[in-house]
Amino acid sequence: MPAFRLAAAAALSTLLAAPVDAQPAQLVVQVYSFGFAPHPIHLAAGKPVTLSFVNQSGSGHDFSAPGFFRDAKITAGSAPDDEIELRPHETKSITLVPARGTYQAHCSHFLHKQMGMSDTIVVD
Ligand SMILES: [Cu+2]
Repeated sequence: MPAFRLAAAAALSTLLAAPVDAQPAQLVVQVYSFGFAPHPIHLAAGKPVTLSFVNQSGSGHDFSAPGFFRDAKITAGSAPDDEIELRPHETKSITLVPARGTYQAHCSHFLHKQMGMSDTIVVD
């Protein structure tokens, strides 16, 4: 039955093309006035991860991490100017494959970094 064999081959190739660890891990980053959690953020190098930035506050904030977003391979979402801009109570997600390294992150809004909105991303 050629049709059956074709279907079986297609099913097999789908399985082979989707290794188990292709499913991105999920990590929620809480954004509040004035800080981020977790602190530091720990990620596995070369493993896809979906980061969801949840702004819990009624103020606008951003998550600015220039080296981190520049070196990562972004597969869904975006980080224009290497930052995630969040309106009050907004949540944004980005899926990426992080590159090994230690990166500094902060909120670039006026004086927010000085008030505690800084973080470290450790990728190893
Ligand atoms: Cu802020």
